[in-house]
Formats: sequence, C-alpha cells, structure tokens
Amino acid sequence: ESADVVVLGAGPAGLVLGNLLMAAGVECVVLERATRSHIRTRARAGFLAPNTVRILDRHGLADGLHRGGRSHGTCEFRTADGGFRLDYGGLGRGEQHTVYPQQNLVSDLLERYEDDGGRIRFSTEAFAVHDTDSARPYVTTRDPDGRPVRWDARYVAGCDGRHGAARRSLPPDAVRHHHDHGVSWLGLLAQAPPSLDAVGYAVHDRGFAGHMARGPHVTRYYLQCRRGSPADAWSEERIWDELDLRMRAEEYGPLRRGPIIERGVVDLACDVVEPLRHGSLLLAGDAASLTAPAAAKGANLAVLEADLLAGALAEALRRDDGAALDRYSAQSLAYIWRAQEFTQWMTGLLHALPGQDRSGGSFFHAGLRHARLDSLRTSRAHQDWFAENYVGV
Ligand code: RFL
Repeated sequence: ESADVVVLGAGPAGLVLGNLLMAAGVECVVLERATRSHIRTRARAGFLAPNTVRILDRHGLADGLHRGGRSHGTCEFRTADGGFRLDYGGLGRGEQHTVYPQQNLVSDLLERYEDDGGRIRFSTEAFAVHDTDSARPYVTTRDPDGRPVRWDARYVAGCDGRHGAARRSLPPDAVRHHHDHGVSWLGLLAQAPPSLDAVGYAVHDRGFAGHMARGPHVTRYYLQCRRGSPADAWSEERIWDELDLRMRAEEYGPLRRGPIIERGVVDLACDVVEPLRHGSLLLAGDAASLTAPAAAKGANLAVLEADLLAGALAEALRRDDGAALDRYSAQSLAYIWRAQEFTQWMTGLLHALPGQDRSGGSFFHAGLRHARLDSLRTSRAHQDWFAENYVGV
C-alpha cells in the first residue's frame, strides 16, 4: 500500500495533521495501534491554549469545542502562608484557556477526517520506519491475519507518542535531551463536580496536590507521591483524606468527593528530540518532545506542530524540495524549548523536590519556593509574565 504521507498515530498531532493534509490536497493515511473506541475515550489533557483554539478555528475544526468547551481564566494557590488567586485571563495578554477534554477533541477530529473521506487504519501498529535517508521511506505493519504489510511513502510523520515506532527508528545521530524532574504524581479522575471555580495548586510540606475541572461531573486531581509507589497503593478514602489535607479543607472547606474512575502514576520527566526532521521522517507531538504535565503544554504543542508540519509537508511535496521541513524543525524546537522552560519553572514552584523539602533536612529549596510564590502573590509584573506563559505556547 502507499500514500504520499503516512501518519503514525491518531492522537491530537496525527489527527490535526491528517485533516490539514487532506484540506491541502495531500494524499495521506493514518495508522493507529489502538482501536477506534479506545482513542475516543482516552482521558488526558483538558486545557486548550488560545493559540490552539485559533489554529483549530482557522481550519474549521473547532465547532465541537465551541459548543462543549468552557472558558477558564483563574487559578488559586493554597500555601502555608495563605492562599491567593490569579485571574490570569485578565493578566498578561488577557487570554483564557478553553476547558475541553482531549478525548472529545480527538473524537471531533476523527469524525471530521472520516467525513471528508480520510483514510485511517485502526488496530494497526507500525513496527518501524525504514529507509528514512531516502526519498522512498516505508513503514512496516501487519494485516489482521498477521501477514506483513509495507506502506510506501514520500514522507512519514511520526505522531505516535513517546513509545512509538518513529522514535525507535531514529538514526543514531538523533539527539534526545532528557531531564527527570525527580517527582511523581498520582493522577486521578473523579466522578465528582469541581470543588472550586479555579485550577487549584496546593503547595504543602506533605507534597503537591492539584485540582482541575474537566466538566460539570468530572474532575482531575493530582497528588504528589513517592517515586515507584504503585497506583493502587491508597484506598479511595485515604486519597480523599490526603487531598483534603493538602488542599487545606480546614481553611477552605472539604472537597466534593465521588468515585475515582481512573488512576495512574506519572513520573514527571521531559525530553526533546533534536532535530525533528531526519530525512523523510518528521516528528510531531509527544514523539518530538515530552513535557511534564505540570504546565499543561503537551496537547497544545501537538496541535501547533501539526499545523506547522502540514504546511511544510504540502510545500515540500509541491516544490519537491525539503527546505520547508528543516524550517519546520527549527521553528517547532523554539516553541518546544519555551514550553520546557516554563514547565521546569512551574515544577519548581509546585514541589518539594526529593531530599530538598523541609522533612528532608534542606531548607534551601523550600526557601526559594517560598520566595517564588511570594513574588507571584505580590508582583504585578511577575503575574503578567506568569499569565502570558501559562496560556501561551
Ligand atoms: P498521543 O495522544 O499519545 O497519540 C499518539 C497515538 O499514537 C498511537 N501509537 C501508535 N500507532 C501506530 N503505531 C505505533 N507503533 C504506535 N505507538 C503509539 C497511540 O495509540 C496514540 O493514539 O500523542 P500526541 O498526538 O502527540 O498528543 C500528545 C498529547 O496526548 C499529550 O501531550 C497530552 O495528553 C499531555 N497532557 C496534557 N497536555 C496538555 O496540553 N494539557 C493537559 O492538561 C494535559 N494533561 C497530559 C495531561 C498527559 C497525561 N498523561 C498521559 C500522563 C494529563 C495526563 C494524565
């Protein structure tokens, strides 16, 4: 089988790319390891940046999020020195997030792609990308009977995440910059209405706790946990008690409890692959760079890169010249590093790092964190900087 562009992965990156390539008249196919129902229900991100919404709007892909999304522009910090709220939607550039669950966005993108006649194969895992240094790369998969299938292409877009075939097929000269923030989160999805009308960040000596609305009946919570602890280590009651404690329920009132419908441990780590072009293989989304979820940049970068990559691929195919693809790599990396820098700052703001918290004996990091929060609480310039970076990509 063949296509001008073979896209690996049907997450936000792969499906935005598929839609934009189709709109540009580029022949493409999307290969996805999971089933249709799996990608339509996989809960992950929820905070879309204004630039993400602008990109989707520009390409007529934002109807669903305008119908079902909600504007959001406030976060609340709760600390030992008292709490403070930042109406970031009125600070910086005056822009807000749109809260819209990632699985809804993926469902919208998929529906549109298929309605427009887009080709997609589910339950089709790419094993490797071959001959990326040539003008005829190909991808290997298997058909439902287990027979090998070869997909010939002009270009292969690796949008298959951090463990995908694109990363495994990188040539030896590809550099992967990796950084481990050293902290882990227990990520929870609760069948419960939000407990506050803001993103909640609790900075506590026992560790970080976070609160993020996903919809009227579902709320995401995070609890910093010890590295290596299993997701099922704590009972639901213990989880809610710990959340109440760190979110300072005594001061602010108890959280609205409900069944925990999903849980998983996330080690906060990040990486960047450089460059994003390796001959005829291009990377976008988590395959290009992984960001820790502390600043909610991952899905937004995925959409931004897919937009840039679609334009570059269309130009490269039209002119038979890959210069636009090199520009894609350089341009995207500039955005990626900005997002990594802010994520690193945010991670430092929210956590007692291992061995550096008060109980670990070192007051130095706790002192820095205190100063950083104090500056954010009191300095309008710092708040504007925060708002601009928090909603920006
Ligand atoms: P995805 O969404 O992981 O999609 C990749 C797709 O590729 C498929 N795949 C393969 N297909 C074929 N062959 C193979 N060999 C394949 N290997 C994998 C997979 O099945 C999948 O369908 O990557 P993409 O498109 O780059 O999008 C990235 C985002 O999904 C990710 O960055 C965000 O979810 C990160 N993230 C958040 N980002 C935000 O912007 N805001 C948030 O609030 C936010 N919260 C989160 C998050 C990630 C989380 N996890 C996963 C730790 C919260 C959580 C809990």
